[in-house]
Amino acid sequence: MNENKVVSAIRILSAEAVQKAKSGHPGMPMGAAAMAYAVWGREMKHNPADSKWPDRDRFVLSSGHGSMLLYSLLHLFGYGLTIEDLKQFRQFGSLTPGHPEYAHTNGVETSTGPLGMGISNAVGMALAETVMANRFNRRGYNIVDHNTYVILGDGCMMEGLSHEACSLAGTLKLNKLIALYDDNEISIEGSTDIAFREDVPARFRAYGWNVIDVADANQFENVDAAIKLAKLSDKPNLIVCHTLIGYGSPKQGMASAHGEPLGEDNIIALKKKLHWIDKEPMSFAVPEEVYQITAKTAQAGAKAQEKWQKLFEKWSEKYPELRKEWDIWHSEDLPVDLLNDESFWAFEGKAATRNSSGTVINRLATKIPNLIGGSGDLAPSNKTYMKGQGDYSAEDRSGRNLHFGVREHAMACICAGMKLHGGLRPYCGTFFVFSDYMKNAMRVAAIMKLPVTYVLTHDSIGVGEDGPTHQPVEQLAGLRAIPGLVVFRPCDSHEVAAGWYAALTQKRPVALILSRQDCQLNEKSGKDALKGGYIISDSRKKNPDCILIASGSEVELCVAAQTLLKAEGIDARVVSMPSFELFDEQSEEYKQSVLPSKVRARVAVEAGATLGWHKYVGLDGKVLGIDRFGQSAPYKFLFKEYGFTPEHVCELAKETLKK
Ligand SMILES: Cc1ncc(C[n+]2csc(CCOP(=O)(O)OP(=O)(O)O)c2C)c(N)n1
Ligand SMILES: [Mg+2]
Repeated sequence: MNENKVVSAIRILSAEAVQKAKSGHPGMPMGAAAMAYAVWGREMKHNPADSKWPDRDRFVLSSGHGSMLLYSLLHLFGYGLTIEDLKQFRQFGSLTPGHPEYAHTNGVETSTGPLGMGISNAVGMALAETVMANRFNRRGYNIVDHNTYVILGDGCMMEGLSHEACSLAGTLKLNKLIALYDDNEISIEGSTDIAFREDVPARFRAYGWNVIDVADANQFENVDAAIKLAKLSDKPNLIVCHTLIGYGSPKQGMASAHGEPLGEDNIIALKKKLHWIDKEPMSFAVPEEVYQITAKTAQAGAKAQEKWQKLFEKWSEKYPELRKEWDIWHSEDLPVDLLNDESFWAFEGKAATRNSSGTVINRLATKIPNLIGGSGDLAPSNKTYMKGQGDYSAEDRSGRNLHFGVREHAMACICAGMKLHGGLRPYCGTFFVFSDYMKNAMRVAAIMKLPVTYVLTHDSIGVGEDGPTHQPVEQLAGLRAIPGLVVFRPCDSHEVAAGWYAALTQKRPVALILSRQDCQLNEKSGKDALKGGYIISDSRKKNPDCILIASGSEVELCVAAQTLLKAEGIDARVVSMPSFELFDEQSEEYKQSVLPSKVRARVAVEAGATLGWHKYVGLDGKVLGIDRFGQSAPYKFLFKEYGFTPEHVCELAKETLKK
């Protein structure tokens, strides 16, 4: 049997699907087909009948634009994608969207497309593997023992994100990471020579990677031999694969093969060159022999899983306690009833919400064994450290505190990768203003509905002296605009506990926005915060004269303003609104009970951009926010200077009452 026919099938199906869609990227799949076959057909441990087998090797197509490569593989190896699905490439509602989408197409391990992200997710997956292996493997029972394969191209290599992630992977000696670089020296604008001349292998060696060169990676045997070497390495592996974009077509080696259909004539020429069974440009014909070969791989994969299952059962018998823990780690449900655990919700006195978050993380550390996380070199400021839980490193895989270094974008992608791997509950922290460095990763985590927690501290001009570069202004509005991301800005310690509870129970990412400065503890705050918005200090009347709405550190300001208003005979209600998203999802009835439509005199107060608050205050209301950059000064001075005083809130409330 001729395995090269599988390689040809990948090339041809990919070209045909792009041609049929009149849209997409044929060149990459054609150039990387041999690399991909070496992985999928020769080296990767996978069972197409069970894409969720916990000990499968992971595969990430970091060059997400080459999605047809992945779809051709998923079809040929029997993951359930049909020829009909391939014919629907890039069409509305199909299983073959433009870029691979996690939880949409069976066998897709992560959503890719933003270059540099897949390789960074893969670093997270490889990291997770070491954590799980360290925790659960016992002598003779390697129940966690798998590789993470990645195919990435010049685009991923140029993107700064991959530099961050790969540098960390080298430091952490993630040797089960096997990255295959599709080094075709072409990207959209032409030869990579116009913008990218560095010595990539030298850079990766400097990171601490094992680098293997494959001079002709258009032949799968050459790539296979390199993967075999990589498996012996004690460092992460980069297999530099010299390939030809658009291999086999008249456009081979040309940038024009990157992102447009080849044209029917060129597909006919491709089929001739590869001695294909037909010469029709869009027949999607695959010889039976190809399926016979891939079926063998599938059978071997099923056998491998059966063998693993037996080992897993023996291990479960021998280590029942460990098995219980395994089930806990793999469950989306919390292992303890945090909601009714009063010790979880108990706090005293005022505290910066970042400090309360540190307290909560440490309360959780003993209750949630698979909680793992860290900061981008700001743990002492972000309060992300779990005391007594060790530091994860190349030398110690048992530590639960991760040190990401100053690499925010990679940090967020690595956390996504850890979550995608399964078994872990990752979190990561930095200054809120630097969430901009992580934003695309947060966005894609939201697309994937991944419950990753972001601990973002120093949340406003409350930063003070560090000045405008460090004082977030528009970040709240920016993150709130991301569909599916829960943004939670607690006003005190009780609400911090609620924020963490939400983070651990929501089936989507949650960003906790935390203060540097102290916040008063409110007696009424607490679990109601899980509704996103609630009455924290009520009016006397059911329909108050006016409503003051705030989040975070500005809630206590509104409570103080309420007292001033009362002295003037004005009956105000204070609503704490830690999360727009959670509040908006409540019933109409509940929302009306908090913000009755009748009451149009409303003031929203938040030390950030006003954008977004108008939906709660309406045309008659007012928003006290900050629509400018901050300044370097002690924070108390700045709050006063920018009008964040009870007196000013009071004035604004009275103005709304005049309308
Ligand atoms: C972060 C990011 N920037 C830009 C793009 C748009 N884009 C898609 S593919 C590509 C070029 C990628 O070059 P390469 O990885 O060499 O792919 P090849 O041309 O070899 O298929 C670009 C710029 C993107 N997907 N992600
Ligand atoms: Mg390229």
